[in-house]
Amino acid sequence: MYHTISEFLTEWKNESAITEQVLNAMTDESLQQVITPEHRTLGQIAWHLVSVISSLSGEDLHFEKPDGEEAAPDSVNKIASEYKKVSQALCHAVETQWKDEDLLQTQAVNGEEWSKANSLHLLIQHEVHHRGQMTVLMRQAGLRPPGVYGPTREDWIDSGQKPYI
Ligand code: NI
Repeated sequence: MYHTISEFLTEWKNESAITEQVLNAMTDESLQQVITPEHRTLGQIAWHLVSVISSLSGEDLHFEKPDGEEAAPDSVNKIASEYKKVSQALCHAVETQWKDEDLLQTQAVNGEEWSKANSLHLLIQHEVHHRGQMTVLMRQAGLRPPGVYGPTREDWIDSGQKPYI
């Protein structure tokens, strides 16, 4: 759990940089990739990350978010650039509008009391969760996802090592 704003910012900057790498490895065609027709497409999951960050902008924290676009854009460039913008706006807002002691303040979220520190932590966990889904869909679309917390199979091969099975 975060005790200081700077602990959050450090982790957010690392994690959002990885998310940007994942987003930028997608292609426009791959945005339509689905596990089954009932599930969200890769593009919808990617856009969901932008929407969830945007949803933190409200009474308690104000920052600029993409205007009124509910449906996932069909362009990787658009999704990736909006992600970068909203992620930087979130960082700036938290840095300038919240103080370390505010992290202990609670607010009602889905009928439970969550501290701001907890909300920020869950924001990152939520992003990690969906990023995992995205890299699988990217594989199914024939793409090479970047190594997230470690090398991919291709990274092993490129470095002259035998990939683990
Ligand atoms: Ni979600």
